Amino acid sequence: MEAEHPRIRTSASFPRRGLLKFIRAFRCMLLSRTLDEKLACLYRLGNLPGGGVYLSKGQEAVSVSAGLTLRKGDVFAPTIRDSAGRLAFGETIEEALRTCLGSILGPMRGREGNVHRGRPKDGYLPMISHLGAMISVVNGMLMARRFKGIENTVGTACLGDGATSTGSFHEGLNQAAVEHLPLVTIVANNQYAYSTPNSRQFACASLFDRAVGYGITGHRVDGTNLFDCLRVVGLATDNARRGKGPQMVVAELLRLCGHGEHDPADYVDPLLKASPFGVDCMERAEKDLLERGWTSPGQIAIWKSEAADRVEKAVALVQSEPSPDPLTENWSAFASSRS
Ligand SMILES: Cc1ncc(C[n+]2csc(CCOP(=O)(O)OP(=O)(O)O)c2C)c(N)n1
Ligand SMILES: [Mg+2]
Repeated sequence: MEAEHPRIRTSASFPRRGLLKFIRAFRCMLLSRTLDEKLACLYRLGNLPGGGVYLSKGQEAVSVSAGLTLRKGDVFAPTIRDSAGRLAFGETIEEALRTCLGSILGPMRGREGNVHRGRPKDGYLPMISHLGAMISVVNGMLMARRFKGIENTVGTACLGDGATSTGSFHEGLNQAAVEHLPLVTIVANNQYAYSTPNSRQFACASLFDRAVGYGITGHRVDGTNLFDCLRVVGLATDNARRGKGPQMVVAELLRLCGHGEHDPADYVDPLLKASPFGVDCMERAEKDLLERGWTSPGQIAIWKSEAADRVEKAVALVQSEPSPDPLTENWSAFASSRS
């Protein structure tokens, strides 16, 4: 992200560092939402060669908090709803678009249509679609770092509520607990796994209760509130970095879109939409910024227009790039492994 704008006002009661982080997170969320909206348009126009598109609407606050609290050398395993976290961890909008538009210059060299993208050498893992599977992969990377004597590192695996009902989730979390790994699992409980509501997924009162069963520290956070997400995810990540073992953060929120853009999501309970879960974290963060007098509507309008401009320019650039040529390909998946 670019340098912060000088017109941000701070107050004695809120540390400037925290405020700058909030603004950085907000702008990252804005870029993510703008990119998502553009991808939805391209999908409807039939201009996405990769097929499906999966959006993050409503989940940006917890996602961006995950990406922003990590450092170089850490491991990040995002899900399909972590567009904001990916950008915060260092992905560029060009990388995302190159994957979705099939450019040979993308990180997956035109092999992948949407979310299974990353740069493993930089600790940014392309996701495995099988729910819960990424915990074991992150565990393995953390074990490798331990064997090499690398300290103060953290691995964050993002998950949905549906993923917590799989055997992989149990095995991975249990292994991390027994090995006392610096793993942070962030469960974005968006109340549905595709169309299956929480009530048909698990019988415990809250997914947060599961941390007790694994003998790890659990945290619960309102996923619609950027302040709380930055604070709670920051605390969990610090705990893991300081040797306090695996941490599980459960963020309560509502998916404000379909599972993918092909899904009208007409099964979502209207009562949930009207409940506190249904609050849009972007709108809430914007309101918070204005109500606290930290910035002006004019400044927010500039940020929005800058985000739109960046996305439009990136789309135009990537649409002009070539697709893989089968005659000259070496068929290796990652850009970095090209000989
Ligand atoms: C082991 C496994 N079972 C089923 C699927 C098919 N599937 C893909 S996404 C999805 C729903 C995921 O729900 P959740 O974990 O809550 O994430 P969300 O989409 O809500 O963010 C399902 C069932 C899968 N990918 N892996
Ligand atoms: Mg879900």
